[in-house]
Amino acid sequence: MASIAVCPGSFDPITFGHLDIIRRGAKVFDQVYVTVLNNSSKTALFTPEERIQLIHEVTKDIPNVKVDSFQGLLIEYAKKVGASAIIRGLRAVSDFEYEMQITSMNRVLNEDIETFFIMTNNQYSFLSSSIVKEVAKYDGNISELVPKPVEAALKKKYFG
Ligand code: COD
Repeated sequence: MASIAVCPGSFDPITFGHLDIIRRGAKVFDQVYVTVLNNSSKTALFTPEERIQLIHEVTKDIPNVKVDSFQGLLIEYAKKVGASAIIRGLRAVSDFEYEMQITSMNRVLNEDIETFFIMTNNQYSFLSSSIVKEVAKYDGNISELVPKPVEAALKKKYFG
């Protein structure tokens, strides 16, 4: 039976840190759905369609990755696509409390779907979409933080 995992996130926008986790996950699972979901504690800069488009562009070389979006609970989405696993990235200890909370909640909602944590490459351990947006907004150099299409999309958002 094929192993299917969901790699969920806001991806607003996708960074090299996200890509690192997606690539590592795609080596372990037969099929990885990279899915844009709503995080109710965040206000997005990019629309879900824009985020999907960017994820598509930067993951097109990974054959077992599919890009999608969903309105609703992650667990419902995982069930819908037949996934038995959720992939999340861990950067530092500071991620742990939040991840433990949502993992425990998801387990209450469906105990058959396991969450797997992948530690990021050290070089991306400080990286987040928020920090990238902050630097991009003031026209700082983000070329080491995000793929080219994302850099261009951020420039367009902030400077037209
Ligand atoms: N290195 C490694 N991993 C990274 C990096 C990095 N530099 N940056 C981010 N990541 C990881 C994150 O740890 C996370 O695992 C993943 O990449 C996505 O990160 P974000 O920030 O884009 O996404 P989040 O954390 O905002 O996603 C939260 C969800 C949208 C998945 C969550 O809110 C959700 O599931 N929403 C749907 C409703 C629901 O089911 N809620 C849960 C029940 S309470």
